[in-house]
Amino acid sequence: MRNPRRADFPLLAANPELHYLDSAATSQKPRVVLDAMRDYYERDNANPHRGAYDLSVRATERYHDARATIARFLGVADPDCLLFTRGTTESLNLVATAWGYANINAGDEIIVTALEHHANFVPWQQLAFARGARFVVCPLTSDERVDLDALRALVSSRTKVVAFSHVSNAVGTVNPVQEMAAIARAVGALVVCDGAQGAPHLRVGFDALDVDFYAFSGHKMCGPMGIGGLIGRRDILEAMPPYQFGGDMIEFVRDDHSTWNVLPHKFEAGTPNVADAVGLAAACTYLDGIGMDDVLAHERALTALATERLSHIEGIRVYGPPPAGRSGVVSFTMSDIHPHDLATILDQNGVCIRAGHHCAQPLMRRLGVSATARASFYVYSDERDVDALVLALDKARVLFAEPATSR
Ligand code: C6P
Repeated sequence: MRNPRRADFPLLAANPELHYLDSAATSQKPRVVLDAMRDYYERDNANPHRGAYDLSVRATERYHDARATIARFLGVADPDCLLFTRGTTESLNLVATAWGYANINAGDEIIVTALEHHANFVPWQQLAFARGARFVVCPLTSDERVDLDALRALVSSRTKVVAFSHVSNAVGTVNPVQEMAAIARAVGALVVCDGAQGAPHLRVGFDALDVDFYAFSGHKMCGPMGIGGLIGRRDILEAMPPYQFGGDMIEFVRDDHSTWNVLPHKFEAGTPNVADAVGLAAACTYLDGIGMDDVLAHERALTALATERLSHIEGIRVYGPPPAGRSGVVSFTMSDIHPHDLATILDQNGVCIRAGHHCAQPLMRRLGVSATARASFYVYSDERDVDALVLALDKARVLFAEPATSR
């Protein structure tokens, strides 16, 4: 039986034989999200914060309400500390640029981990290079978890930032955020968490996580592409200079100086992306209806099943910790078959997976591979997706074995 939740997702409902196993790249969108965005455009569309007329006031309210809903979903008591951005990449660049250039100096150290997506690696690396700071990469254990002993040994009074992901996109490792934050806090470092793969799959509870910044992308959590956010601590956001300048983010502009609007507007220059904020809020309400504990339990069950079934296929190696320490990601290689070839064969069998370095080249280098194949599950995945994956991999194994056996 197919997962009844597939009926909520028009693309999946229209393609019953499609096995979409690339949700870590982007999730499918439920009808409630598409309807909410259409409803906004059909009934309330205007430029918010600007017009004195009722329609613009309604648009402003929809934007405001969306922020409040998303903040509640992510456990942020003060919605003004949730800034809308285009997504995780922009959020992390915002912190590294606005906070980084004001606070990082020669001789300081910035620590990231070897698990990071390039979006939480390169902005810090480039900031360090530009400011004459030291860029340090914390190593991993043999099963791709952050080596906490190594992190404890690396931090010092010179450490100004510790940046790490909530969940690895490449191998699925769920990091112990509070424990890592405590290690960073002990030396007074800023704690930045890349939640691109956390917010869609786990109960975030920002206020209890004890991090300074948390970045996320709407499109990975049933929301539209083009919107995400950065949650920050109020005192830090207020002290930070703006990231971009323009409309909405100013208080007064004079010839000789300008002053800034209050949070969150100070960091949201220009016309905001209201429809996508409304869509993302509908996505949060949808996920809330399922319950994030059930979301994770469902993904973990499929991850465990897939890992177990893959272990019986000759030549497969699965990366990352055991399924209980991972989200819905199964990252693997199969003998010396290139992951892109695997992905092509799987596609011919209706199975969509991602193959490549997953924007985590430093991790791939440490794994000793240039790429992996990655299957990732979400709320609409089911056992038939796992069956299809296993069947298609078996076909690939036979196909690629033929030349060798016929020789
Ligand atoms: N990972 C994947 O297939 P954006 O592109 O800004 O929405 O998210 C960037 C990003 C940052 N951190 C992590 C941990 C991520 O997984 C991603 C996006 C996609 O794994 C595309 S590379």
